[in-house]
Amino acid sequence: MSRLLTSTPRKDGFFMPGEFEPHDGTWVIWPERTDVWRLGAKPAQREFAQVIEAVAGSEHVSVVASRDQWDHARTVLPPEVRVVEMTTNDAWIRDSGPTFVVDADGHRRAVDWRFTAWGGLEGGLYFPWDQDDLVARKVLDIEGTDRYRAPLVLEGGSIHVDGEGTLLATEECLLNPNRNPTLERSQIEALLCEYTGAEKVVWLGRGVYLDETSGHVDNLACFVRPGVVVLDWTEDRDDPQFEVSLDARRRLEAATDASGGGFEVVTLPMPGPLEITEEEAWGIDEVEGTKPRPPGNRLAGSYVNYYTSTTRIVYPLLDERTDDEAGEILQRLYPEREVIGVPAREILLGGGNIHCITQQVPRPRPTPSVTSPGGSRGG
Ligand code: KQY
Repeated sequence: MSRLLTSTPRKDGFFMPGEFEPHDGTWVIWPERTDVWRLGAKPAQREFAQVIEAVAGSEHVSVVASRDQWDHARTVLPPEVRVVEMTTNDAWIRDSGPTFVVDADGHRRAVDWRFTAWGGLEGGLYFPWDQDDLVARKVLDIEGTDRYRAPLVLEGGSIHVDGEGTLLATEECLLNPNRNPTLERSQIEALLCEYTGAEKVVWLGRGVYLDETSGHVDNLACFVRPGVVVLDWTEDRDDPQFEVSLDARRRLEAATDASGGGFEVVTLPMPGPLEITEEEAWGIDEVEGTKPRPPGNRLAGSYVNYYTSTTRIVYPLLDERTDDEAGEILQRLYPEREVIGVPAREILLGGGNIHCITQQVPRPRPTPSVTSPGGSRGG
């Protein structure tokens, strides 16, 4: 069972660790809805299964499936994967799921953010979202993890942390009036720090061009480790992504993190540009209240939307012209992890990617008596 805590993580000495720190597991939601996933979600299910298998080779995976899909998911997924029945509105557990926090004494708790489907009635992607807003609570009840309910509309993909006090976010998303219209920037920063334990917010401007999440940071940039950030990049000055990435790079190069150090910025090539084809668009059910996905729409493809599991990097294969280069860069950045590319065009057609469909359960840090002093820069 999960108790509701009335304090905040920061007051209680809890903070969100970096995704690159060891995990006890990963959660994923099985895709199903036919107005998001084409052809009855079958092609997407195949890619989700490959992501799940890749992560399961590294750590324990729990998969959420609906009453209708539980038997199918249980049958096709490896036996070591746990499959639990749960009602959700869609499959983006990065955003609807909990954000886990840990303390220095080896404990774990979690934050349950308010979820409104990426903009609520002002540009949100589907209605209703009430079952997604319950996902964190349901997962935490299964995990037996106590929870803080944050007074902030926020999706997990809109923040990245270095686990040493720095939080990365975009203004386009977190300052968007469709999220927390009554809060000023300073109030949003204060709440971010209160609920993630961060001390400093580093603001990027816009997210990836035409990202339907209002520019989640997890599609644009992420921490490899404290002091090192990977960034989606194009050399094509005529592409609308060029200005977005250049601005992000300039902001990162001018910024310092919570420890006062600067950032090394490593770029990953942008795949594409990629667009929805006629055939792909035809396979998606058109439904009132759900964002339409017409042919010719540009897709916000990015290799930055990868998942860091305890021993593996699972990254999306999106464009054969750039897939290998992206994989080689990631392998150089993570020499101690196995880098695995998984076909992810179908996940991208749903509007996100591998990072968006995964949620880590961090392993609590060892108690101070066995922790070596100092941070993890330069490691
Ligand atoms: O960026 C993410 N964390 C999720 C993308 C969700 C897209 C919904 N269609």
